[in-house]
Amino acid sequence: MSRLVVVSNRVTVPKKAGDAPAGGLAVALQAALEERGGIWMGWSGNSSGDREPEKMDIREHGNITYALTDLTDTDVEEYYHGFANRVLWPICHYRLDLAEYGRKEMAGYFRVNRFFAHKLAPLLKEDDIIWVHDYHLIPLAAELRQMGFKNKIGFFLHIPWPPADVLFAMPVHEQIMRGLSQYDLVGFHTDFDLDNFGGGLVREGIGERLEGGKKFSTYGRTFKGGAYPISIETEAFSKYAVKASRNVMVKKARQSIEGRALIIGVDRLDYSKGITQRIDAFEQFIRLNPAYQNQVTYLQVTPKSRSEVPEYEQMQRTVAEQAGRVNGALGQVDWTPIRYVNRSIARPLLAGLYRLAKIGLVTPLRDGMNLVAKEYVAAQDPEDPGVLVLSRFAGAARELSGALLVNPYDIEGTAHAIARGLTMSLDERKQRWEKMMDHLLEYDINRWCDDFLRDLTAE
Ligand code: ADQ
Repeated sequence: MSRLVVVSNRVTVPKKAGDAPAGGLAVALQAALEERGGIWMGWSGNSSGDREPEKMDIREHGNITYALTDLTDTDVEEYYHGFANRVLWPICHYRLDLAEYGRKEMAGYFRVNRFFAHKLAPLLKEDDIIWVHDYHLIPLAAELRQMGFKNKIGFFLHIPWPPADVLFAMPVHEQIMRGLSQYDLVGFHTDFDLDNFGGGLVREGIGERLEGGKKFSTYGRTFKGGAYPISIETEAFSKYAVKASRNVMVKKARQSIEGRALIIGVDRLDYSKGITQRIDAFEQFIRLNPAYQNQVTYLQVTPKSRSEVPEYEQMQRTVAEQAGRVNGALGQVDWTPIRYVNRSIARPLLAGLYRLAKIGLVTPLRDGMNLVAKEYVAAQDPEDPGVLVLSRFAGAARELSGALLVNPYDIEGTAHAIARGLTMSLDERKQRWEKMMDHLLEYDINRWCDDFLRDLTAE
């Protein structure tokens, strides 16, 4: 079996061999790396100031070598905050209005990808299978090919892929499409993203879709494409949630809501997650259903993210003000309708809170997959499951057919779905939940990883 080389912007290094990493993605990748032996390479998250980064930080853990590099301040600014997070992220989330295109940032993005390729090259063997992750590193294969590498290289995009009208408004769309054409397999979360990709190629007359849509031909190369819905460690997370309900913090949370129904939202603070629309929908729900005053608590857990990007800094203020305004308008001396927690919380607490919540509110305006939706389902008590209210614009909506699907822009529609979820019969809740849980048990994170690697390595 060939060695596996994973490249991603950030790397999860376990503290010591055998330590369980935090997220499901890291668990799955580490399992695949452990099985085949391999390397996980990426940015250390640290800056080397204005000096070229020195040697890579190489750490061996069992069968896996972690190779981390620092980046200069300018690299971080241009490649990461600049092009990746201020052009590709908004464009891929259909937000043309927020994309800030700058030549310096674009150049920085391609320069850092070349730098990654040069750092990776000396570590590579001829038959290594290379798996590149996410929008930060689209041009990496092109750089490696230019250096003469003929290895199998796969790419997985963790965020949505937009339709042609949005993508082609981005000035450097051609380099990006050319970059993708250098892979042997390009994976998306859903068929919808895959169709956007193929449809764009065909519509702009730059390529073809072959073999029933599973292959593409463009810029002189033919390569595979596919939909690989990412998932979670369903069984492990479910067991974890049972254990977590005995967690002391979860017990305290349960006491503090005093028998009220808990509604939970958990997201990074990001404009794609639809947090402001969700708070509006909650307010609307209370106004339309005054009997629920003092009967529900909406907990929104939202760690800060990307505060260096102005839109995110602004959003932090907007959400805090909005939660404060709704609490001021609707709250009573003995009832705070919204609890807003602006930080990350430990996974046992998170799992326990999911299980405690009668409603999981997952209403992004656009999301590649959304793992919170899947975690919420996996954490439920089979005898008394809660209801998932899910945006139809999350990749997860294509799989989780037992959820109440909403259009997050339709504030009243979401408010009605909250009310419907709270009054749903136990039979219906169980039926909906079982359908979703059965699906998640079959399509878990290991299945995602195996399916992608099988297709990448197949002839
Ligand atoms: P994200 O945009 O980060 O991921 P998501 O898929 O929901 O979104 O994953 C977030 C993860 O962070 C979840 O595992 C969640 O439990 C955790 N998390 C969120 N808030 C937290 C908090 N306050 N405390 C602790 N943990 C918290 C991107 C794409 C998604 C895609 C994933 C994986 O945007 O669409 O599903 O990658 O491909």
